[in-house]
Amino acid sequence: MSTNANAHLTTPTRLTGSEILWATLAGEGVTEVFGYPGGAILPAYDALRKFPIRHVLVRHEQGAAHMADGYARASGKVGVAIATSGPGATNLVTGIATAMLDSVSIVCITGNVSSKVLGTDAFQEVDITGITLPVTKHNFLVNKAEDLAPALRQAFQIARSGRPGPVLVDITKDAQQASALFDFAAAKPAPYRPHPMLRVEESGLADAAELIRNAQRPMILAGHGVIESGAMEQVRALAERAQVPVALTLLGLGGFPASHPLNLGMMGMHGEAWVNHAIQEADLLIACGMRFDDRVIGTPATYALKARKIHIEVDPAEINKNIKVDVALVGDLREVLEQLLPRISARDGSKWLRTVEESKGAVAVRDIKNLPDSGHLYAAHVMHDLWRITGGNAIVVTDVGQHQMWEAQYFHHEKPRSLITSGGLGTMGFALPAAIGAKTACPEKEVWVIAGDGGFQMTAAELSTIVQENLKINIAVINNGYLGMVRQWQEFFYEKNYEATPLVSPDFVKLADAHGIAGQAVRTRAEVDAAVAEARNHPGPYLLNFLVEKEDSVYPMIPAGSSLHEMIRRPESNPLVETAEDK
Ligand SMILES: Cc1cc2nc3c(=O)[nH]c(=O)nc-3n(C[C@H](O)[C@H](O)[C@H](O)COP(=O)(O)OP(=O)(O)OC[C@H]3O[C@@H](n4cnc5c(N)ncnc54)[C@H](O)[C@@H]3O)c2cc1C
Ligand SMILES: Cc1ncc(C[n+]2csc(CCOP(=O)(O)OP(=O)(O)O)c2C)c(N)n1
Ligand SMILES: [Mg+2]
Repeated sequence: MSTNANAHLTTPTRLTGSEILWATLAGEGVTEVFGYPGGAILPAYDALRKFPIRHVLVRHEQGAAHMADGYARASGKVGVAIATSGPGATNLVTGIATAMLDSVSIVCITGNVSSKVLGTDAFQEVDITGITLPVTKHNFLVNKAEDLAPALRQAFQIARSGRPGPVLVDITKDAQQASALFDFAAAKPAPYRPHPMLRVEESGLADAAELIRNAQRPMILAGHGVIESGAMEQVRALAERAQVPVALTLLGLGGFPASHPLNLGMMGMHGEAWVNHAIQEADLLIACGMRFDDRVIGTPATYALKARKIHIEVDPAEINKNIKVDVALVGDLREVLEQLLPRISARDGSKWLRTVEESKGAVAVRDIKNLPDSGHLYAAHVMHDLWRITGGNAIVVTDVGQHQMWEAQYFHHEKPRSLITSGGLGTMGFALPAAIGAKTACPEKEVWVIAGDGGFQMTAAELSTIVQENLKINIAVINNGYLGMVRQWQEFFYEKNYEATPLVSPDFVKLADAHGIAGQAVRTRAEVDAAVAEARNHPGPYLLNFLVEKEDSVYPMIPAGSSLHEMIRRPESNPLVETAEDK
């Protein structure tokens, strides 16, 4: 690393394109990147040693994109992934789409063949800007060294401004090798300004305030935008002042403290029954940084028909997309709420709050705490115990499937950025690499991976990355011997035709051992406490293979496309784990 690497940032200097790449990244505050080398990006790798940037070598480029994503979700900074051309670039695509669907700010850098042979089907050439056009917020093809700094600086601005999202910068090999004058300050893009049409009007604020004042049964629907905008305090102020209960989307969990008396829990397909009932009964929904995903609304035809709707959202494309609203306030959630709050006065919400509270009672009697230990190990118990033992202070990174839903129900998140999960794309294989990104961003935090036996195998190669980077990450594999969430759909909707869902897996403890990672299997609930303590106390990474009940299902469940109140409930004959109400 050169001692004067950052001098380039203040004094215009002639550098190669490769040097400009790293110097610009350093100037944008990047200290870690996740990547995998190859011919078309080799000039860039050759220059890396001169710059104060740590490179984490991944085992598959999909992992690099998920690591950048986990890094961004854990820290609020932009995550960076690097890959070579052709297969390196295409391997990034699932990770880019994952970040796109969940509005996460990452910048992906790919090398490409020299500009002279672009378009000739040259060795390892793909049109990655074409391929990623629909799954990036924006992308660039840079074929001149002098264009690099402005393109990269713009890429960072686009990734982090307004609605966050992934940006890809594809750099031809000759642009990396050529040289140009690097002037960091001059490459600064014009300041980000939302479209002037998108200003929040006084009349909109007044209408929203009036709807809130007059509502008898209001609810706040808090989503990922609460966390992305850093509007936790403002949402809390609104809820407390107007005495409005708060329901959260999967990606909103942690945006409002789980222990807060006004927190109702998660809404949607696997949300709490009382939350979905309350939404159907509400006379006002105040949607804050959430996009009325189909997993949240069931069918729009019957969604919250009694409610007027206020939508506070930074992206105008989301307004009236899935659900028609009465008042739209387009802008950054925190800024909009700061303008709205002075117009909100204290309300008495006790009658509605009592009604919602009473509807919890019916399910609370079947609380997991009160059920006998049948000798089996249930995934829900594991989540609950992990929450209890860690004091809820860990960053939990989940994969996709039943375990993801049980985590959302039974691990109670108090703080933003404490749950990292793929919601929109639902990408199996996300958890392990995203956790590597999260731990890299927040080395002082306790990080847990919670993955299914299926998804874990999709990116298990990244165990080597954990070892090479010496990261203390704890891994809980929720091993039910099935692609459990698909098996559940087969049980409910395909007459138990378990086609292609029973899953043979390696011995995960031995797999960990082969990587030099300690671990143990857990078969009964009685063993959970000691095993989790062992994992936490172990100085290095640790894997727990939880051999859980094979054919348990996640309840409640709203079948896809059904109405919110048409829930499948746990059968009376098997009342186990009905509710997350276990505080
Ligand atoms: C197996 C499975 C089951 C699922 N079941 C459920 C379920 O039961 N319940 C559930 O809720 N989800 C569920 N999901 C997740 C679901 O698919 C969606 O990903 C999720 O509901 C989206 O939440 P969101 O709208 O809060 O976040 P996002 O999709 O990230 O949307 C955030 C919104 O906030 C806006 N925004 C961003 N920044 C700002 C800002 N600064 N100011 C204002 N607005 C901003 C964005 O423009 C965007 O519209 C499930 C996923 C899987 C894989
Ligand atoms: C890459 C990818 N392929 C397929 C799916 C469809 N899918 C959703 S959940 C699931 C099963 C997950 O099984 P497992 O990882 O064992 O978790 P479990 O549901 O058993 O907890 C599948 C196949 C997906 N979400 N992602
Ligand atoms: Mg499974």
